[in-house]
Amino acid sequence: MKRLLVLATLLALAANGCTASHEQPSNAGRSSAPFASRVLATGLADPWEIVWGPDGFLWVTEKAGKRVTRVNPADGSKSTVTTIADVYSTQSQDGLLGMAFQPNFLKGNNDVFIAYTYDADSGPAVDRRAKIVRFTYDPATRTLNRPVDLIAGLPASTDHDAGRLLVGPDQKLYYSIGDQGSNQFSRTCNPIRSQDLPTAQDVQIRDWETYQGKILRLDLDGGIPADNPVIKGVRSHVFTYGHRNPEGLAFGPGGRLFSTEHGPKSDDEINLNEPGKNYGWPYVSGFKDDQAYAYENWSASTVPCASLHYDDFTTPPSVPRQAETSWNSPDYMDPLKTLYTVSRGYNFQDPTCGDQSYVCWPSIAPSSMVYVPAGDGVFGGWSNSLLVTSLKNGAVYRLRLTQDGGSIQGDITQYFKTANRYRALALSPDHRKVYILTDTNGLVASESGSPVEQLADPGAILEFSVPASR
Ligand SMILES: [Ca+2]
Ligand SMILES: [Ca+2]
Ligand SMILES: [Ca+2]
Repeated sequence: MKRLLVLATLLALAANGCTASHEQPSNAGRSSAPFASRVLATGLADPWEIVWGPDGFLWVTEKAGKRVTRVNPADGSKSTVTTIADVYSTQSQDGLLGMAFQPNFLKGNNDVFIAYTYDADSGPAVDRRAKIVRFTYDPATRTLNRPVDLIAGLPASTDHDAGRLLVGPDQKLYYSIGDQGSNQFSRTCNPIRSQDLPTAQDVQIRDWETYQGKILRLDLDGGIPADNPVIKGVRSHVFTYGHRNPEGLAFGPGGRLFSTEHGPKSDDEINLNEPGKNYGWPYVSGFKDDQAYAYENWSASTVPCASLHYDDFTTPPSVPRQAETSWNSPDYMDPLKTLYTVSRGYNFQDPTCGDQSYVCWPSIAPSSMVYVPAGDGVFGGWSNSLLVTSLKNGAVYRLRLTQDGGSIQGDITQYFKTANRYRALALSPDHRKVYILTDTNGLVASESGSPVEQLADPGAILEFSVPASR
């Protein structure tokens, strides 16, 4: 295990005041605390989820590796608990995704819930779908066995799958699904369906196509909970809707469910998810403020969409454009926070980034989130906070909750800046060690903000330890 060359980067930068909801980018203060760090493990194939297991080991899903790997947090040694042969992965955003433990794991129940994409077509064609499967762990052989599908046929894509899976304090499964990357790139002409809701008939015939852009709430057997919200007259698995790509989910104080969501260029969101609420996508990005975003629906172009060429910066006049403030929904909820909102007319084509301008956009690409409670021994800087990993900036962002846990306050602080794409994180039970999963490839912003292709520690687990005196 090598030492990480990060201490030199943890120079103190003055933390700007950033209590307002609307902030300019790059104003998060950098922590100067001298964390010890090491590379705990390497050789992971697109690792996606990391959870501190009830057995005291780190459990990791490998999106392209199609494996669940159990890692000893003392020495980084790895063992494979299962390889899932029917995972379908093109090494983009599909593959083996979320994982969550049954609440009584190793205390009378050994179930683990795993979400992944698969090919539902038995012939040569590919019908990419997602499913949630329950496995049972055998502590004697340290393997996962006896898979049972809880729900299958969920929407899946190579883009914006989301895929985070949690068990809530209410003993329900929560699963996020993104908008499938519709209305951009190779799916420019696919309409975004985040506002579409299932009909009673869809539910009856188990057609889950409208679950794009939703956060689902399921019974632990995959059924629809009897107390799920009734939205537009129908009770389904849908808990909240109007999402873009909510990759981070975390439960906070009082059973509150927080989510992170990737914004289109600006306006990544931190949301507080309440049953039956509408988070606005694609009509609203960030706050409903008509700043630097309007919904341009390529699929509704008056010139056939298929004849158009998608471009991030120039939209043809045939594509209808709708201001955020011209849309309304009685269920609409603003985000708690955006990272970051910029003004109308902002130049998204920063010459520092050239063809890879998305690295310079005022978004951080939030990939996961954990909640750190207040309590004895908890590092003061993280007490009652949300920690969010950034893909683009190779850093963890700390957002402080208010004492009642219902909103975000104060300055944002960046921790652990390295030249890596941070995919997910887990904490040790004493909250004094942070384990960060890194992507195997992709672009990250350097210290100066320009794109870097050479990742420092691809496909790894990085460990950062809070100093004993803090
Ligand atoms: Ca097939
Ligand atoms: Ca929103
Ligand atoms: Ca906005």
